[in-house]
Amino acid sequence: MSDIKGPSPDAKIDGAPLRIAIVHARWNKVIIDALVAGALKKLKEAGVKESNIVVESVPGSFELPLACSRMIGGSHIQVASNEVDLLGGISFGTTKVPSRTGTPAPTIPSANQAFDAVIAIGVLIKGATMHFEYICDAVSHSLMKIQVDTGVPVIFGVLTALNDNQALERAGLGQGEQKGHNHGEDWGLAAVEMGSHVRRWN
Ligand code: DLZ
Repeated sequence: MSDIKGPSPDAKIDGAPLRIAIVHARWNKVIIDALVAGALKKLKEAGVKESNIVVESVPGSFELPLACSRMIGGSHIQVASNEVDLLGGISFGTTKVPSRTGTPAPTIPSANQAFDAVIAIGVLIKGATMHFEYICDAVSHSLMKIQVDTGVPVIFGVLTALNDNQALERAGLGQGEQKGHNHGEDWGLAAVEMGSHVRRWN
C-alpha cells in the first residue's frame, strides 16, 4: 500500500473484551473469502477471542443491511452465547428470543451487548445495467443509517468496483505484479477500534 493513501498505522487497541460479527455476501465468493480472511486475521491479532466472533452469510450485498440490523437487534438483550440464527431469531444460551416480538427490547449497558461492532462485507462489480448503482446506493445508505440509529458501529466492507481487477486488487488477489492490499484487514482493525471507542463513550 502507498504511504499516502489508506489508514494510518494500527491503533494497537486490545480487542480481548470485544464481540464482533462479520456478515458477508456470497456473490463473487473468491474475493469475499479473501476479505473475510483478512478481517478475521486482524481481529485475532488484536486479541478478539474466536468464541466472540460470529460469521454469518447472506446471498448478496443487497441483503447485508437487513442482516446487520437483525444481528444488532440482539445487542440490546443480555447475551449468554454468540449463536445467531437469522431466520428464527437469536439464541442466548437456552433462551430463544423470537424474531418479531413487537416488544421494545430493554436497553442494557454496552458491556452486555451481543456485538460491539458488525463488519458488513460484500463485493459489488459493475455490470451492463444500472443494477450496480442502485445496490451501491441503497446498501451504503442503509448501513450508515443502521450504525447511526443503533449506536453500534457497522464497518463498511463493501467493495464497489468498476471491474473484476479492481475488486481482486482490493482483496490482495491482484493478477499482475501488484497483488494489492487486502482491505478486509483494515475493516477488522476498524471494527476493533470503533467497538472499543463506543464502549468507552457509553
Ligand atoms: C443480482 C446481483 C448482481 C447482478 N450483482 C451482484 C454483485 O456484484 N454483488 C453482490 O453482492 N450481489 C449482486 N447481486 C445480488 C444482489 O445483491 C441480491 O442478492 C439479489 O438482488 C437478491 O435480492
